[in-house]
This record gives sequence, structure tokens and C-alpha cells, in this order.
Amino acid sequence: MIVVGLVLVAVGTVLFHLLSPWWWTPIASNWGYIDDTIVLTFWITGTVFIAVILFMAYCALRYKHRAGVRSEYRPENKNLEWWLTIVTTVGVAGMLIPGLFVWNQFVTVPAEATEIEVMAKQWSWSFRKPGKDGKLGTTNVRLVNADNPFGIDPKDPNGQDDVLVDGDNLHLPLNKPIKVLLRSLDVLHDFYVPQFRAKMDMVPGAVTYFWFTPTRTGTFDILCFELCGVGHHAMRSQVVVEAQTAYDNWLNQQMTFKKALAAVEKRAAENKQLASRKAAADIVATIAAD
Ligand SMILES: [Cu+2]
Repeated sequence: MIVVGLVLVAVGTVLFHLLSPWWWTPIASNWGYIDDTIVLTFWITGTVFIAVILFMAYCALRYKHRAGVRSEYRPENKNLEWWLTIVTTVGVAGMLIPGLFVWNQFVTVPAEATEIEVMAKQWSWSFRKPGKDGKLGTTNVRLVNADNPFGIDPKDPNGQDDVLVDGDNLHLPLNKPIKVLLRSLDVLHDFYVPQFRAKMDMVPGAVTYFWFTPTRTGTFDILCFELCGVGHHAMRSQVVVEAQTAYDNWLNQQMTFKKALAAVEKRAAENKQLASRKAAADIVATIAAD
């Protein structure tokens, strides 16, 4: 009975793998190596899993209780120990070593990569890109407020032409390497686009990063991959990968920090004017009442 159960587990697992509708979405970045390492780990762990299950089934059948037969006591088997040690070492090394090579590439950002910044907060995403100067302005969390959600230093000339994308999708040009700088305003978040494979935690008070090159046009979901509170599941946005001309069109329509500052100042001036007009009207009303 146990033997049949164990064999069914092994067969069922393989069938589930072959027939399962849940598999990766087609890749849209340069990180095919990450898929390769996962597939390699899958084959090593999968083979060992099936081998162990079938070995247990074999032992349950071969060494089942028989009247009058006693088991033999064999505390040591040097030969078997060597054999198991070598096979285990090769298996573990096979899972670890390719990952080290991929990690080395993952943390080596190409010199030509364009920086973009992703800001996470409970529970939304916003994005910042360098303007024509190609440089992001310096930021400070102390400067973060409703009018300056990124905390950009208004005195830094590099920040004036920064492009701010708040409440809209992120657009990226096709086949251009991107260095993603990640910030969080409140708790741990994690920027993840399944089709890009790469992801990274966002830590309040620190700037983390990763890089990738989008290799396929399309619209892909941005997910938060770190449980960050009750709205975690709804922390969504989208990234649109498109050809350079379409991307340039989109970029030209976006708000820059300079324009955002000007709008804030204009609003402040209007409010002041309204307030003084109201004060004057109040005085007139008081005089008239007298
Ligand atoms: Cu989150």
C-alpha cells in the first residue's frame, strides 16, 4: 500500500510538472541566465526528489517484514559514504556555482546604462528620470512633501530637468540598458516585473539598485514583491516597453521638476492673492455694517 502511494507521488509530481498550466511568462529582458540557473536547480532537485521517493518505495517492498528473517546490523559503510558525499557535493556545487556567475553580471552595471529611479510608498509607485543632462538631481528625505514627493533638492541644477512620473505608467525604450535605483518612503517594498525576471528589495533610508535591458516591446505589470501592509496586493503599476520614437514622444509630455515647482509657486501666489482679496472684502463689509 505504502509502495503504491510512494510511486503515485513520484508519477503525480512528474505529470503535474508536464501538464501544469502555471509556468513563467515569456521573458522580456536580458536575464535568460536567471531562468537557466532556476531550470538547472529544478533538474537537480527534481531528479534527487524522484530518486529518493523511488528508493523508499523499493526499500519498503524489498525489505518488508518476513517471519523469521532478521535485519543485519551494519553501522558503517565507507564505500557508500564516499559515494554519497561526492554525489551530494557535485549536486550542491551544480546549484551554487552558476548562480555566482550570474550574480557577478547582475551587480556589474554596464557603463552605458541610463539611470531611472523608482519610489515606493504604501501603496503606490512613482518614477523619476534624468532630463536632457542625463543626471538625476540629488535628493534628501527631509525635503519630501506633497509638492516634492521625491525630495529633490531645488538648489541642485541637475534636478531641475528631472522628469517626474506620478500616477502614470513607466515607459522604457527597447534594447537600452537601464539601471534602476530603488527608494522607499516608509516600509520594505520590492520592485518586480515578472517578465524582466530581475527584482530587488527597497529599503527606507537606502538606495538599492539592479540593472536590465528590455528585449521585447509590450505592457507588463509591476508588482510589489514584499508584503508591505494591507494594501500590498493593490500596489500595482505597469511598465510599457516601446520603440525609441514612441518613447521620446511620451517623455516629452511628462512633467519636469522645474515645471512642477513653477506650478506650486503659481498656486501659492494665487492663494495669497485670494486671501488678500478676501481680507479686503471683509474690511469693506465691516465698514458697510458700521
Ligand atoms: Cu509594497
